[in-house]
Amino acid sequence: MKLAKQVISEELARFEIHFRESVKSRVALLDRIMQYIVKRKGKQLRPMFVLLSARLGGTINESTYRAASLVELLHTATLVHDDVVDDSLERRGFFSINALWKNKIAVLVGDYLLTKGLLLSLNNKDHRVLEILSEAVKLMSEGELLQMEKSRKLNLDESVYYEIINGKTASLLASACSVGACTTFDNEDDIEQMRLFGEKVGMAFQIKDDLFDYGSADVGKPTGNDIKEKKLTLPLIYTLNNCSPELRRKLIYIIKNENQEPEKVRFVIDAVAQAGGIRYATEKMFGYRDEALSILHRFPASEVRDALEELVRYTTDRNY
Ligand code: 2DE
Ligand code: MG
Ligand code: MG
Ligand code: MG
Repeated sequence: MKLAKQVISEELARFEIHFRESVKSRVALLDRIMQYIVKRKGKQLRPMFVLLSARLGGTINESTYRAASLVELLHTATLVHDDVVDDSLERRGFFSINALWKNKIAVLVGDYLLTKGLLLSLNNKDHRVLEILSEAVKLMSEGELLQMEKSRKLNLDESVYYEIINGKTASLLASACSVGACTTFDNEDDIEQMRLFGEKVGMAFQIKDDLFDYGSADVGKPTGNDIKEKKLTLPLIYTLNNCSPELRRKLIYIIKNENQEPEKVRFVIDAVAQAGGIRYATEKMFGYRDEALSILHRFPASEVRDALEELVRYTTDRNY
């Protein structure tokens, strides 16, 4: 991410100050948790997408910084809630909030981050940004619930998988790019192109995340978690739809009944690799990456465009 960081280095530094300011609280417990969160910040891909999308259309301004902070606040809120929903005790290589403070506190911390973000935009009358991101939060919640509904039924439909990841992940990246663009572009069509660009990146991003669950790369998140949650993701969906009936029966039995046993989870992971599920999902991921790049290439060549391209490639090539 060298170029991206270099192109917006000053802006990123300003964003960080803005973000830290935006999570201050008078409640000591909350402040402690916020410090924990800020210290273990992630890759900040979403704010980078906001800032670079804005730069593509003009000069970054105060409303761009607010949009970037809102996106990062919402993203953080969804991760805190996601770890509760998924019973996940690790995040970014550290303990998750629910692991350290338990679910009750984690839920409230997520609510706090969500409303802090919404108020930030509302108080500054960034109504369009607020509308776009409120819609994204709605889509994310729906995506999560659709995922739960389908995992109960062990639904194997590939198209449903795309619908789920579109809601739970791509909607936020699409919004990140479109709100960034909103603050500088004046042509509606350009803003829509940037939204679409972000959506494709988001699809590739989640397929990569789902591949990590089957990989050995140390990404600061445990592998095999999705199987333990009966969450069927693309590598497994492909395998189940393309393997022998016996293997299919065996895999389904494990996922339904033996999903907490490490050797059985290992068996599923190995079977998926054997059956070409990893290869298939990787190809699909590259397909979305290429769609994203071809949308991006409709904009005139520039250093900012190169930086965005680098970020896109990073989402699919990263090892963590
Ligand atoms: C990541 O999926 C998707 C996260 C979306 C979470 C959204 C929620 C909706 P993963 P990892 C919980 C509601 C949020 C609000 C209202 C703040 O595959 O592998 O579980 O990183 O991600 O755990
Ligand atoms: Mg999760
Ligand atoms: Mg989840
Ligand atoms: Mg995951």
